[in-house]
Amino acid sequence: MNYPKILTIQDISCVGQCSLTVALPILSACGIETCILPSAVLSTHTAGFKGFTFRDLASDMPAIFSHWKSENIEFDGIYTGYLGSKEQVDYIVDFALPLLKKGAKLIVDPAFADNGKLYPIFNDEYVEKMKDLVRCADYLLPNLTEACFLTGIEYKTKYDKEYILSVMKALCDMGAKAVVLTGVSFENGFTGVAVYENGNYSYYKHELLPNSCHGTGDIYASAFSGALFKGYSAINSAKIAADYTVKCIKCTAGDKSHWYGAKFEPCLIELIKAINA
Ligand code: PXL
Repeated sequence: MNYPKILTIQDISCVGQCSLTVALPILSACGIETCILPSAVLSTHTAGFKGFTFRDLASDMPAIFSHWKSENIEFDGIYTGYLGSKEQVDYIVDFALPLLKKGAKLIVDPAFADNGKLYPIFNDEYVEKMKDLVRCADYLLPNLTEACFLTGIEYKTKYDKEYILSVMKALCDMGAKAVVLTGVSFENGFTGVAVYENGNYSYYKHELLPNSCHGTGDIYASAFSGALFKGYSAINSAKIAADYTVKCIKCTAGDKSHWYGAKFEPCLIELIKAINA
């Protein structure tokens, strides 16, 4: 039985359906033992709530990693998301990556920007530091905004396959072994995910829903990680994750009071079926 044990490092937004409150149930549903390292604790996520609290947990990290090392704790994979500060990148590279078993994979969701803009707590220095994690990533999962911040390529809302390929190749030149680029839309009414691995490009197109929800990047990255760690190829993991995310967005459509996140829970059963098909 393939029963991987992985570590995910991202924040706890107590309210708002993102990061660990999304990753943990999704990875569990995929059948993966999931250890967590909270990067920060926030009262809510930062996309739309005002006056949120924020506590960076970077200073706890060295002792946590050192304890795990002394207990010979190792992981079949690591998946990183929203981090609390640039110091955490060094801690992850220096202390978390050595805890990966031989051949285990690192999945990096840069999780610092969307729609052409950085999220509130981040700045250019953070983007610069994130490049150290990009260098180590087996699978890098940026959206187009993050990919452009990381590569310095101009962010566009209208583009062709050549532009997308140039962005993905630039990320591989920076050290990422494979890139899974989300929110790539070549035609009205559709969006999709582009995968670039071992010099091969593939694209999975799906419908673009009129309602967008916060946190769908985390739903996507968690489902992708779940599928990948269960042994699916990158493109098949990308498809499973995309289909699941679309279902979650559909399930949330029409509920204006639920603006802060996507209702991913009722659709978990569909993800479980897809993973076990
Ligand atoms: O979904 C990404 C994310 C994660 N964590 C926090 C956020 C966001 C997006 O805004 O604010 C705290």
